[in-house]
Amino acid sequence: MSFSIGIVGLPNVGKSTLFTALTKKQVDASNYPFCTIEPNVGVVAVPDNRLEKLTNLYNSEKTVPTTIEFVDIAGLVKGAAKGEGLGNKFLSHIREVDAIVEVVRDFENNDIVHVHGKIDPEGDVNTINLELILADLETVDSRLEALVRQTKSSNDKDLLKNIEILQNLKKVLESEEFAINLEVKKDDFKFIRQLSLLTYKPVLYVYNVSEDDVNASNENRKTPNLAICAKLEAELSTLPEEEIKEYLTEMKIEQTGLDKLIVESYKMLELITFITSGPKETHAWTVEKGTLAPQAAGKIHTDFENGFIRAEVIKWQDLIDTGGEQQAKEKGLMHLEGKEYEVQDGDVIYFRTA
Ligand SMILES: Nc1nc2c(ncn2[C@@H]2O[C@H](COP(=O)(O)OP(=O)(O)O)[C@@H](O)[C@H]2O)c(=O)[nH]1
Ligand SMILES: [Mg+2]
Repeated sequence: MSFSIGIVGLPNVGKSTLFTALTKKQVDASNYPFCTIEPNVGVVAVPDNRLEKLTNLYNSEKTVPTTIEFVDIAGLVKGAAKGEGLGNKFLSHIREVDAIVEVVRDFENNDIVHVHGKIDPEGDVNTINLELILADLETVDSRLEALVRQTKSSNDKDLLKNIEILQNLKKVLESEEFAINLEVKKDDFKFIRQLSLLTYKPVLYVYNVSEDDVNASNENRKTPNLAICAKLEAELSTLPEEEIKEYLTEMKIEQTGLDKLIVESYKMLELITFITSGPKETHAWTVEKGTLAPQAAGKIHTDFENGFIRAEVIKWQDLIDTGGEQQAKEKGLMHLEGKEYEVQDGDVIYFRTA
């Protein structure tokens, strides 16, 4: 199962254009047996130049990058929280994703109608965010009602604490702020997460600008943000790899906007990547921060988790700098780690298993 990003925004802002460009980067599904492919879901490879280097070092037959899913979520219009457009259906789709990419129109084109009649990026952001906030308010309200009802028959400490959290969430949302802005104790995360609030998810604002404005700075933009020209990215995505490289060299840039979007989206999820590398394949794996070695091994094969003996870990950079596993070992850069080891981003791991 990969982590998923929902693409949301008003109609006609370029969501599907961006999504279509992303689907040109769909991975070969046979390498990812757990992915479900649906028309509005694109599973894309996360660009990672460490993999290319390790593939060369190990002479790996194939390279398997880690992936994230993008979901093109249609139907956000003013009043969605009250059932306008696709209303509830739309909102339930956003509840399922791990993070949000909010596409905002910032390009002029008289042939393409803006739903509110004028180009107003910040106004659009406010419209969308308000819908998300209103939807969360309903969730919080109905939960609050249910819990208050329960107090008639119970005085449970947790119940009272959760009511207080809900009341605090309500205050934040009523002041038109995102739920994520509520300061809470670590212990309370679990309860809040269960609510699947839309405004508790990380958001990346993607400004769909004209080609000429991609590098122009704009202080008014919400952060974190990325300026991209969806139309240009859609065109680029149809070109062969060679021509894309030529384009990048010519423009003196390292990455296409689309690759930037994928990398930034992945970062937003605060996940880490560990790597297994050998002659057969160099393979990137995603785990949540704080994952211990046996569970990381379990990502590769469930048997590996139960049969975990130890992990042989070399930092990817050490491998590249020393020129290989043997050399890294000689320099004492291979670490033997046990069941309590927290996997780190960029670890190249060989799991010893029973
Ligand atoms: N000029 C220009 N047109 C764009 C851009 N992105 C999308 N469009 C056009 O805007 C229209 C709506 O785009 P679409 O991706 O379907 O929007 P959605 O409703 O948000 O999914 C289409 O005709 C696109 O070709 C862009 O960056 N520049
Ligand atoms: Mg669309």
